[in-house]
Formats: sequence, structure tokens, C-alpha cells
Amino acid sequence: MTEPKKGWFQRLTQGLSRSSKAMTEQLTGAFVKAPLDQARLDALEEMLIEADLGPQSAARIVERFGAERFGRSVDEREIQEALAEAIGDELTARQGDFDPLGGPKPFVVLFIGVNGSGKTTTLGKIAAELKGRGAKVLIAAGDTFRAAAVEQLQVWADRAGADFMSRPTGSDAAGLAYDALEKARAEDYDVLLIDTAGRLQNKQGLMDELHKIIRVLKKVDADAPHETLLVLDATVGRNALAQENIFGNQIGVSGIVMTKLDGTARGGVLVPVAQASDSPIKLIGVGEQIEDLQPFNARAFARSLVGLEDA
Ligand SMILES: Nc1nc2c(ncn2[C@@H]2O[C@H](COP(=O)(O)OP(=O)(O)OP(=O)(O)O)[C@@H](O)[C@H]2O)c(=O)[nH]1
Ligand SMILES: [Mg+2]
Repeated sequence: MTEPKKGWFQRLTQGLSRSSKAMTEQLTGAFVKAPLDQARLDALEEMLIEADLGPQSAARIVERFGAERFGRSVDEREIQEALAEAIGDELTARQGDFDPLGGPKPFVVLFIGVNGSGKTTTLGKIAAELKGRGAKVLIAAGDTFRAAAVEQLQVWADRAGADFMSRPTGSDAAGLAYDALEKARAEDYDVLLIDTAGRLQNKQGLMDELHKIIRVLKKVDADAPHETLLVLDATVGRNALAQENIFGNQIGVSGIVMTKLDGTARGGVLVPVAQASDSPIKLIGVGEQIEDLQPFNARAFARSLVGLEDA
């Protein structure tokens, strides 16, 4: 993605406000003007676990926080700053760049994930952002399972001004992906974005289809897809961990997009997902607007999550 747009941190903060509110409400009062003792550290750890940061991270963060401050009086701001730093440290190594215009051409991006996780919406937002930068973008409606999925993607393609390829419901998604990549090569596209179904008759059917799509893409370009983005919905909480595990192991993932962080008070779930995954977090979704899909910035995410209002 490009340089962050003006106001991006405000959008992030707004998007994470449910999570940060849940955290700061517990912080306020509980710590102010009292020496830090074990009970307060336990409460802090509990708060982090409730925010879905995961027990290991919560324990590490609190241990580090307590070691430097035990017996001393700490105020809310100091706690926020220290937590932001510790959470940021947990995440910086798990941050990755999504740069479809910086690599081979056409750069092929495959979107995978369970139904409703935000694949189609994320693809649409990325298409709009890339078109805004003057890129030549082709979208393939690889979710051939549902007619509504094709229509939804067509709306995004039209809005973005991207070219669009689809097939009748029930067609072979891999065949479409193959033809789309041939077209993208022949017609000098910068980027090919391929949507996929989130649900088929059964889970194995879905995995087989994704394998098949990847296999046929490789027949045209051995390096394709250049990016396989796993889209995870933050509102499913720790289920996102299981999804990461399944798609990561069975399909192979090069980057994670975590959507709907604005729809949960437990946005901290990004932390255990980031740590469990072999691939970095590349993008986050903090709302419905195009600008609400942002490059993942570990420090900014951490500051926003704990309710600090400046990057
Ligand atoms: N609030 C919010 N809503 C989002 C975000 N990302 C996606 N959504 C919404 O989540 C819903 C599902 O998104 P889709 O993009 O259709 O999900 P999908 O993965 O394509 O789903 P299937 O096609 O059923 O597999 C839509 O109503 C989106 O508007 C986000 O970051 N924030
Ligand atoms: Mg979809």
C-alpha cells in the first residue's frame, strides 16, 4: 500500500475504539496513585487476557511492566505508554509489507479465508487503492459458487474502475483463474486480484479447489500467486487462530489481513494470531470505507489499542 493517508491514525484509533475503551475503562481508577502490587499486576494481566491477547503474551507484557515498576506509584498514562511499547515489541517482527506494484508483473494476489471473513470487501478496497495509483487492475470472480458473490464483486470493480472477469455460477474457479492470468499477461496488467469462495459443500472441497487454483496459476507463471492473503475476521475472536492454522498448513499463506477490528472490543486477538502465524500481518480493516483498510503498523496498532491518541 502507499504512504499512509492523512488522518489514517485517527481512523485506526476510531476503528479500535471499542477495544481501547474496554481496556482504558479498567485502567482508569484502578491504578492511579497507588503503589503497584501483585493484585494490581494480576488485574492488568486479566485485562489483557480479556482483550484476547493470549495468556503467554499477557504474562510476558505484565512481567516486563511489573519488573520496572513494582512498589512504585504509576498513573494511567504511564501504564498506557508501557503497554503500548510492550505490545508493539511483541508485534514489530510480525509486520509485513503488501506491495503489489513493487514486484513481478502481473502481480497475482489470491484472497482466501472462510465465508464472511471479508475477502471480497478487502479485494475491492485494494482494487480501488491500486486504481487510485494508476495501476492496471484485473479482478477475477473466483467465487463461482454463489451468484450474489459475483454481483457483489462486480459492484466493487465498477466503483474502483477495475476490469472484471467472471463465469456463470457453478463454473470451474480454477479455469477462470487460469484464463484471467493469461489475459493479465497478454494485456499487460499490473495486478490480478483473485477472489475465492469461503464455503463450498464441505471444507475438503474448499481446500481442494484452492489447491487446484494455485496449481493452474503455476502452469502459467511458476511464481504465481505472488501473494496469498488469508483474510481473518477479528470478531470471531480466538477462532481466528484455528483458521490461521488450517489455511496456513493446508494451503500456505504469505500474509494475513485482519478485518473488522472495529467490530469487536477484543481486537487484541491480533497479537496471538500474529505470533502463531508463519506469515506476517500485512493489512488491517478498521471499518467499511476504502481508507479503513490500512497497512499494518505494529507500533501504531499497539498505541491505538491501549487508547493513546497519537502515533
Ligand atoms: N465493520 C467492518 N466490516 C467489514 C470489514 N471488512 C469487511 N466487512 C464486512 O463484512 C461482511 C462480509 O464481507 P465479505 O467481503 O463479503 O466477506 P467474504 O469473505 O467475501 O465472504 P464470502 O464471500 O461469503 O466467503 C461485509 O458486510 C463487509 O462489509 C471491516 O474491516 N470492518
Ligand atoms: Mg466473498
